[in-house]
Amino acid sequence: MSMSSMLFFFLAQPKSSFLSIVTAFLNIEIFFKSNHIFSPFLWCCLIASISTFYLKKRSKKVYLVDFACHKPLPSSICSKELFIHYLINSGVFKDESINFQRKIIDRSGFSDKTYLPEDSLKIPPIICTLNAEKKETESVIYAAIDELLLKTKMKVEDIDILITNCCIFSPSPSLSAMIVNHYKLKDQVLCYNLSGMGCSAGLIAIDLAKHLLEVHQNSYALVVSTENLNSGGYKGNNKSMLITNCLFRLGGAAILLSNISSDSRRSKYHLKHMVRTHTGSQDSCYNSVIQKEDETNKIRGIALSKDLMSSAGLALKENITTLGKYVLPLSQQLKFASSFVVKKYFNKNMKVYTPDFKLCFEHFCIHTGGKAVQDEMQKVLGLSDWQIEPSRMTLYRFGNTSSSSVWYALAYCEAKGRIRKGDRIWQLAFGSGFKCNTAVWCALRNVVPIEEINPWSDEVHEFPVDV
Ligand SMILES: *[C@@H]1O[C@H](CO)[C@@H](O)[C@H](O)[C@H]1NC(C)=O
Ligand SMILES: *[C@@H]1O[C@H](CO)[C@@H](O)[C@H](O)[C@H]1NC(C)=O
Ligand SMILES: *[C@@H]1O[C@H](CO)[C@@H](O)[C@H](O)[C@H]1NC(C)=O
Ligand SMILES: CC(=O)N[C@H]1CO[C@H](CO)[C@@H](O)[C@@H]1O
Ligand SMILES: CC(=O)N[C@H]1CO[C@H](CO)[C@@H](O)[C@@H]1O
Repeated sequence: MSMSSMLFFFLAQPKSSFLSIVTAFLNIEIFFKSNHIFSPFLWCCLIASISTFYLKKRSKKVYLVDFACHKPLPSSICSKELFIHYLINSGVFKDESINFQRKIIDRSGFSDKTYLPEDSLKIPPIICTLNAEKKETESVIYAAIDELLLKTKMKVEDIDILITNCCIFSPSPSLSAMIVNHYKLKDQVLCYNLSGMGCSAGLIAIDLAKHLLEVHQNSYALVVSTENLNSGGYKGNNKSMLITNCLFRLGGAAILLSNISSDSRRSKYHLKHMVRTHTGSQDSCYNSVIQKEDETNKIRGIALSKDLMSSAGLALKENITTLGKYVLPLSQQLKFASSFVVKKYFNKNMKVYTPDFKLCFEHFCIHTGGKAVQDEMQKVLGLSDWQIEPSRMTLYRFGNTSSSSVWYALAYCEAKGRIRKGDRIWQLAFGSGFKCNTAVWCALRNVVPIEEINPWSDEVHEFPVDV
């Protein structure tokens, strides 16, 4: 290897670790000082240090081989009208509550095609038994996993790590045990079930998988994200608890991660960054989305407080400050830092510069919490209609599917043929806690929509629609 090609090698790896640069320069120095330029020993040192550096860099990669989002059967479709019809006939709500929910659903940004579990659409409604809840979750997660296995041609024996997340529903044995039993996974599989961690838990599961893949050599990790509706429904009349009733819809996603180097060829993405923020130490944030009994002390539900939007704003601000350090170009970071200093020491009224994240990402997949959240996000981040479209259309078509929503949004980008090799994707999820979690992925290849099983495939030409 000549000197110039070696220099080129280092220049081509701008993010190389400090340590390896130092070793390399030490090597270069020895190289020059040495009288025996062609000493085999020195050559060996050089090659060894370059290859360890190269291997180290490679081994940090976590690949997303593929993912699948469940599309429920047409019999689970619940139009807005049917939803109201169901509310009226269920006999549990007062007129005032029905009118309130009608208002919420009218302003939700939903289409008439979102999904609810079939059992909860029956009149009279079926009492929420554990059986009904299990049936619902099983139908969603098994369908998503089946599709993923089909897409990736994986054998179940190859799965080494299994992580499930579901906020409200936590049966015993757990969801991960249900999957192990259904698919007869191997005995050594490492299982984790995350419960109660809200809508942003899908990315927490990815983060956990990433850490586990760093420890467990050459493994496959299966992540399953879903939410249960039967157990989340609120059957009382407190307005702050009725909102989630209206917006919450059926859905689930299964994701296969790997750190096996041969998977770099077939994988779709690799994970570039993961940032998790938790503002739960502040009472207002902690209480902004909380499961509890209402004032009658009998009926359980999820209450949203008026602090919800400000908590989301706070968590987002903290998180993107951290993320910005990794992804923003230097010029943007300087602009941000200087405006921050000016505000702090010279002009208190000045607004801190909001960095332009459109320079760092081609695609944005934002949690479909509700229309208000998305409008706010579009404003804060200055996104164009094209950029916010995947999230808006996901909300329109599938509703708030909790932790799996960011995967439906990514599936939308794929179905539209938007994903090109090298594109960067930002997944951004909010949830109770209050948490804001983000993942940044980089596309390893073009995604050709015709070759794919995708929940949007057969109808993507109808989108975007005006909401
Ligand atoms: C509804 O629930 C919220 C949150 O639990 C509570 O603050 C509020 O007082 C309740 N509303 C009524 C009418 O009791
Ligand atoms: C979306 O659904 C989740 C279900 O867990 C709920 O916690 C969250 O509050 C919902 N978002 C809105 C704005 O209703
Ligand atoms: C997977 O992770 C292990 C442990 O960090 C590492 O030894 C192995 O080389 C990794 N494989 C790849 C190609 O990422
Ligand atoms: C961490 C976590 O969510 N653990 C749950 C796993 O599942 C069992 C049984 O369903 C729950 O009791 C745990 O809380
Ligand atoms: C895990 C993580 O990186 N969270 C960060 C989110 O942003 C705040 C503020 O910059 C940091 O303090 C957290 O560490």
